[in-house]
Amino acid sequence: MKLIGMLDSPYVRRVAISAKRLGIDLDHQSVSVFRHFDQFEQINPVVKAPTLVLDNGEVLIDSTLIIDYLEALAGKSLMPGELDQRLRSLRLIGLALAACEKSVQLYYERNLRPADIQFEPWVQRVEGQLAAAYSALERELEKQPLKVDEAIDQDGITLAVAWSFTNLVVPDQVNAQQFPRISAFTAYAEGLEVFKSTPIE
Ligand SMILES: N[C@@H](CCC(=O)N[C@@H](CS)C(=O)NCC(=O)O)C(=O)O
Repeated sequence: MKLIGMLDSPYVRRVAISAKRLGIDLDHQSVSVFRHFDQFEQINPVVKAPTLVLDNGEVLIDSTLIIDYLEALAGKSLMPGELDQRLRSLRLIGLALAACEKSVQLYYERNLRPADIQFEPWVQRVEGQLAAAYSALERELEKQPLKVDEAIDQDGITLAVAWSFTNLVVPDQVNAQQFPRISAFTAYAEGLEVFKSTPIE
């Protein structure tokens, strides 16, 4: 199976790391939705990263749905089975994915939209949403720290990938002093073999 997309996308990176944790070997192809639009379009006309191309040629998009499929394929899960812990993980993942989405929106606004037609009220709204997502995550980690060992689960993977991504694309929006638990957890996760072998490109 082929995983199409750049590892500077948090969505591609969470799929790549999850696949390694599940013991699934993916053929990763670093095709950019911007720099290689035409090439990407040949693989998937919708041009969304990540794209998973199955061995029979079928195409699957959306990181959460791809991970769902990979988990079913592996017969393993990176989610807790116990209901309360699963709910907490789902809440953390939802917040981390919102942080990814808001970081992407700010990045696109700053880098794709010409400066003279940027819309400040929209930018402020997105910045507020991004800060709210990380503030909620920081409070969650204060209440219950995330497990720190090699067997990192989906909540930890998605949180660390999100924080690293935000620091890459909109570093002015976050700082380690304001979110010490998220920052410390991400530093730990980025030191794990599964993260080190899946670096942001
Ligand atoms: N909800 C999707 C979001 C994927 C996404 O927006 N990926 C970006 C790259 S970071 C993309 O494909 N951008 C190109 C576009 O939307 O035109 C997921 O979880 O996979």
